[in-house]
Amino acid sequence: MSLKPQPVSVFGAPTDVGAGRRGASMGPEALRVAGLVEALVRRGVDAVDRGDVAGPRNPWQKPVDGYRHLDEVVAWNRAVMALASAELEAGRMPVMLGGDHCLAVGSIAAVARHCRATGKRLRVLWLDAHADFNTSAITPSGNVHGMPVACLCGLGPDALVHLGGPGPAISPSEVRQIGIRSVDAQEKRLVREHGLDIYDMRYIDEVGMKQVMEEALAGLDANTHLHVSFDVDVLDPAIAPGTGTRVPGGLDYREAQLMMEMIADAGGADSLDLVEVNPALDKRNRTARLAVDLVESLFGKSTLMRD
Ligand SMILES: [Mn+2]
Repeated sequence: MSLKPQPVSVFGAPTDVGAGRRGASMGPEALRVAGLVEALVRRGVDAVDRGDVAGPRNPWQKPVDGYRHLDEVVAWNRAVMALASAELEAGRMPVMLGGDHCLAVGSIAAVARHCRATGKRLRVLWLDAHADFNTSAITPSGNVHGMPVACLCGLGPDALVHLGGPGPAISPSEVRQIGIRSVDAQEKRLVREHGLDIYDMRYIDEVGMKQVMEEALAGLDANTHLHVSFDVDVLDPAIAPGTGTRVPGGLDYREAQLMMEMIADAGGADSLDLVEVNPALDKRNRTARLAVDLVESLFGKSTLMRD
């Protein structure tokens, strides 16, 4: 399959209301400074920067009923969903720059609704160190960036579960999680109960990224919308220090490149989240620059001329 020649709309959601450390709110600017839009244009992509969506400031409060900043999280996700929906309806690929990972509720709710309206199948690749399948009852922190997959699958507060219309937005069978290596004890049980398809680091070690991606991409067809939710904490902290929830033992540079190249070989993504870049923890914007490098591969840049 060759890459879809679709136009791209990049937009930022500069907030860290769902995170446990401040700073992901600076992610969109860091990615712009690293040259994300210019890199896409250089690849011949019709890419435009729509600027940032707006939302409430981070009140930095303790959890209430198991959630931190739920009202603010909902407001930001509504804004993300509205802009992502408008871009999808206009036939453009939304690329959402976070911000923390709670924002994937809004972007994927928009994608799921679009798929229902257009009769498309949906596949979500969740690239992350964490399963992000916590709920208010089991969360150790109340940070909603640990809950978006659960919310999208129907486990969460009504305001998020039904964000894009009567929920749940997606089913666990539509999700493939890659790079997982930190799952809370009770979250593990929940993930098993709901049958999430997880390619954890041990599995990647054992069979290699090539086989992992062949399995995760199996069954895609021309009528499948592929959404990639890329949390930069999936990368090893040695190459991507600028993120709030670093976990040792992540993807190395070649594994990450191969993952992106194989997504491109399968036709590329139809929508993308690029989240959890935290410049306050980074070294000279290294993590944002690496993220841009990997996004270029996702859009078909490969090391060798192969065709
Ligand atoms: Mn995440």
